[in-house]
Amino acid sequence: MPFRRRMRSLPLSSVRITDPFWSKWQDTVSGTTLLHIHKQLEETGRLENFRKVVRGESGTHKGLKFDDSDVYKWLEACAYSLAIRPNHEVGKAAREAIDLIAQAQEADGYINTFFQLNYPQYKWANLSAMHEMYCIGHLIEACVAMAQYHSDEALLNVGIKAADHVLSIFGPEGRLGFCGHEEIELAFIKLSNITGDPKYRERARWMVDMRGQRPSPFETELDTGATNALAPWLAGFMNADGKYSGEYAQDHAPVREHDKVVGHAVRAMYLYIAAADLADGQNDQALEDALTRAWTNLTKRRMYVTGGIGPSGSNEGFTTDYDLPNLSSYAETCAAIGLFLWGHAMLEQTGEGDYADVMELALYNGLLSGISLSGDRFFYANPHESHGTHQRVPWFTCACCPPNIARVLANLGSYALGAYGFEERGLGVPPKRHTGVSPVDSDIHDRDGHGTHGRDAHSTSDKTVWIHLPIAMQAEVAPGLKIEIVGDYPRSGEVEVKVDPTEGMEFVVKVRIPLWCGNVEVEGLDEEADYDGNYILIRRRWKPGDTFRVNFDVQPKWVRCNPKVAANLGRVALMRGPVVYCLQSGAEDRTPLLAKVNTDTEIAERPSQSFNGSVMLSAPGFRDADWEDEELYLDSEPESESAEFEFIPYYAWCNPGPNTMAVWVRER
Ligand code: FUB
Ligand code: ZN
Repeated sequence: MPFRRRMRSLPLSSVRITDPFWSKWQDTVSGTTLLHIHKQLEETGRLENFRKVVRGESGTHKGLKFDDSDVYKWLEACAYSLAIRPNHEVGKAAREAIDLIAQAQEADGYINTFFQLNYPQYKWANLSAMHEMYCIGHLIEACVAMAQYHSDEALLNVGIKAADHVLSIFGPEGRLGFCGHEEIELAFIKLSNITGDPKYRERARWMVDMRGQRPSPFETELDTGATNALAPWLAGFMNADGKYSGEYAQDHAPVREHDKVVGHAVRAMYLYIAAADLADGQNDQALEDALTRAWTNLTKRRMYVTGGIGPSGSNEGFTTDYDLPNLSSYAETCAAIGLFLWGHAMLEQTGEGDYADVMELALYNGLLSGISLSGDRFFYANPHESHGTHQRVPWFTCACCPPNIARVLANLGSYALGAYGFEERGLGVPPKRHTGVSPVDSDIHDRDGHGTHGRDAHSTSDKTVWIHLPIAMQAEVAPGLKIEIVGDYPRSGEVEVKVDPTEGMEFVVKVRIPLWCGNVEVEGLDEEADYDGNYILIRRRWKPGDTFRVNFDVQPKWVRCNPKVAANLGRVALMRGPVVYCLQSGAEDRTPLLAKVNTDTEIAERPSQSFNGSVMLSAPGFRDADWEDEELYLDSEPESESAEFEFIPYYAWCNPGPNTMAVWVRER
């Protein structure tokens, strides 16, 4: 099915999450996380680097070369959070940072405090390792968010100036170059969407298309003065068997030839997010096929049961099929975030609920595990087993994950629903400034009335509201159309949907049936619901206050793993709805490793207020006894005693201190 935009997210300003679980997280981000991150940005010198530039200092940069991006991601998170939770302190800190960034930008649009302070002679001298475009990409995302939700034209102009600076150097008429760490491509697309100027999107397309071609700009820079001075280790990442490979930065082959995910996981995700959006309406079969192949390879062979991805710390990324070690799993929080965002981009282009399934999986597990319940401690790598040595920490030298998770949680409302064919006016998007045709407008108008991309029961010419994540919320889909969802999904599978147009209106409502849900019931409609792929499809003339209920079967299930994953042989994992569970004990107590669960008996459920509201699960089994320390081998059956094991949600493990933990436990 051709990639064509089948829906738009609703802006945050139109969605109010009332779900107790997620609104608690959004309170935490607003009240704790953003201020905590701001403190770290100050204490670690990240904000001071901008001040140093403003003061005209030289040689005094502190931190990593891409530390500016932490400031930008935090600012983006502030833009979202302030749109839904006004907070004076956060607003003041964000305002000061915006002023600082604007002052630090050079007249030609360049901005990167590492190079401005320490290495002005090496600006743009190394693209594969130095992250200059990556940082500008995050700056642009922050600018777009601030413009969208706070009408901050001044900051948007900073982003535009930086983007235009990049465009003035790199492009088909200029220098062949793109960033080793993808990011600017997806940011350029957002910038085109908000300004209405297609040139940024087209430059993103060029960057995505040129990546992986030969000669590679990365190969030629491997042995230069700048590289030897700043990244002497680079060849170790970019070469394989003594030759240039480029896999680490997805530069091994043109994107249309990709058949599996390789290299650095976050980089790969950010590339594919942009590529999915660029495929929109192009009838570019080769690109669509490549994206589908890469997605299939990732989700069927290289993804943890939690939606964590990228098992290896040495390249912060992918290795081989079925290599999913538990104890050493890297599964960077940012990589799960990237998967969530790529899933969203694929969902918007295909309307296929499988992508939302993976988004949901990553969200409730591998992504959420990256932040403590208190909101001020983080995991960078997310293990799937621990022997009591892992610990969440307040910050990292390389601190990409904390602001990244803050921006996703604050922006959650915009991922929960999709809308197609409704008027967009008044939904918080500022007027487009460019006189050319906006990609946003052209999408909608070109496709209305085509009606050729539909599936069995549904044409994309229908006005449609998509419910991807049926958490409790109140949303204004369009002027004159509200949707309210009531319930406590997925703690409870019972969800009530109130569709509330101000006057009768015909359109389709599609509710995703999650992959994990064996049975779903729809009640309250006069007519039978249709089914379209993994969506319930209700097409009717809706009247004010029409209400229907969906009952998702959330009963817990044991999950087994393909035996090619050696680490999970003879083991099972426990899921309830989209939530993956784990066994945890005190750091010194090895019960999770010694447990053997009995999967034939019923799993007991106990609603609990712990962990921001969850359901605790317990199952019976046996616990092997620890042996005498002197014994290493025995030729008899080890002793074991019967036990009841209580499982907690994986996202909540290691709060507050170190624990022994296992996601995959032995099956009796
Ligand atoms: O390189 C920038 C970010 O820092 C990456 O996305 C993370 O993997 C970490 O290396
Ligand atoms: Zn990260």
